[in-house]
Amino acid sequence: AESDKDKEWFNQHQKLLQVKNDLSGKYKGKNVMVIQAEAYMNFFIGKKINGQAITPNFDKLTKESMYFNNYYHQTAQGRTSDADFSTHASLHPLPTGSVFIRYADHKFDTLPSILKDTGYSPNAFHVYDSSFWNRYTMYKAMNYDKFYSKKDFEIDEPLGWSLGDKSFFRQTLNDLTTEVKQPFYAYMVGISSHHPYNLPPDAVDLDVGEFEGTMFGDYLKSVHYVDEALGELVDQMKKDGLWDNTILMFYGDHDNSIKDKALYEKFLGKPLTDLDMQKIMNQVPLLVHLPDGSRAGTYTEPAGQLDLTPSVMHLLGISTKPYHFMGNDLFSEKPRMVVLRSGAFTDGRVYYIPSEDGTFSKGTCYNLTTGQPTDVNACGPGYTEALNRLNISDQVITYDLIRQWEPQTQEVTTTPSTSN
Ligand code: GP9
Repeated sequence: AESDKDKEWFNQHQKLLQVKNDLSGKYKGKNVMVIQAEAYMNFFIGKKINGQAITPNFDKLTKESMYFNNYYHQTAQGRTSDADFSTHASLHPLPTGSVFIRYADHKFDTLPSILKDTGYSPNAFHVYDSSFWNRYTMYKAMNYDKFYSKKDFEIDEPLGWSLGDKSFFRQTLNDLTTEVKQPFYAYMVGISSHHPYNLPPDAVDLDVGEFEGTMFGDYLKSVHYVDEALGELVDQMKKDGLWDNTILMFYGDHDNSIKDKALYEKFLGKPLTDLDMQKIMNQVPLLVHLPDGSRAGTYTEPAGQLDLTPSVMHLLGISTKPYHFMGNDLFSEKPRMVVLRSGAFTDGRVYYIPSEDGTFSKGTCYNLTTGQPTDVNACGPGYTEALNRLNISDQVITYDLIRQWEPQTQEVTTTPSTSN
C-alpha cells in the first residue's frame, strides 16, 4: 500500500539521523530556548547601512555561536504557523492553507510533546490572541504545559501589532525564572518586525539614508529593533543565570513580502541574478548558541526549518527512532537536501528553481560550483526526490498516517468467568 511505502521512506531516512558524534547527548538535560523572529531574513545579517551595523548583537553572538547562513524557511500559505509546524513536526507544510487550522486534530511527532515525555516543561510564548492561527488548539495538541498569549502579558511597550519584543523577551524571562520548572523548552514567537514594519520613530535608532520613508527602510529599522531586543535578552539571561545552562536558537520564520529586486540590489550594492534572489527570499538565519559556546563558526551547508527538531534531539541525546521526521541532523556531516514547498531544492551541489507552471523541464538547474544554469536534467533525480518528499508529507498530514502507524494496542477480550 501507498502508506507502507511512505513508512519505508521514514525508516530509510531514520538511518541518517542515527549517526552519532561528539555532540550527541552532550547537552543532555539543558534548557532549550527557541526564538522564532517575525519576517527575519538572512540578507541583512552582518551588513551595515551608513556605517551602522544592522544586527550588531546577532553579529557579536556569531563569534560564540554556530551561525547557519544557508538555512531556509520552508513555509507556504500558512506563513508563521507553517514555520512553527515545519520546525516542530519536521514535516513540510501543506501547499494550501495552514496545517494548524486544517489538521490540528491529526497526530504529529512534535518536539514539545517529545520533550514533555522526557521530563521537560514545554511552554509557548506569543503576544497575540491565542486563537490566531488556531494556536490555542494546536499548542494543546503539542502538549505545551502553558501557552502564554496576549492576555498573560502587560502591554507596557505597545508597538506594531502588539507588545514590543524587548518587553516580550523581558516578561518571558521573568515567567521562565519564576513560574516554569527546569529543564524547560521555551518557544517564543516574536511579532515586532511584522508587516508593514512601521515602528514609532522613537523605538529605533537606525539611519537608513536613501531608504528613509520607504517600507524597505522601515523593515530594516524593525529588524534592527529586534536585534536590540536579542541583545537585551542575552544580557538578562546572563544575569538570571540561564546563559550557561540553556541552548539558545534564534531563526526567522519567513520572508518580508517585499519582492522588488531593485531594492535588494540597491541595498547590497550589486546586480542580483535569479539564483541570488531565490536565496534572498528564502534564506532565514539560524543561530545556535551552545551553553559552553563551543563550535562557533559559520556553517554553509544547506539546511532548513525541518531540521530543527531532530537536531535539538541530537544535542539532548534523545533517540529520534520512534518518530517520523523528514528533516536532517544539523550536527552531523552527512550531505543534506533541502526542499522548499515550491518544489525548489538544493543539495549543496545543484539548485533547482521551478518554473511558474511547474513543468520540470521549464525550470532552471544551477550548478553551484559555477553559479550558472546547467542542463536541467542534472537536477532530475533531485527533483524526483523533492516531489516524493512533498507528497509523502502531504499524505502523512492529510490521512493522519502517524496515528495509523502507531503500534496497535491489543484489544483485551475477557471471557466472563461466571454467568448468571
Ligand atoms: C500573529 C503572527 C502573524 O500571531 O504570528 O503571523 P503571520 O501573519 O506572519 O503569518
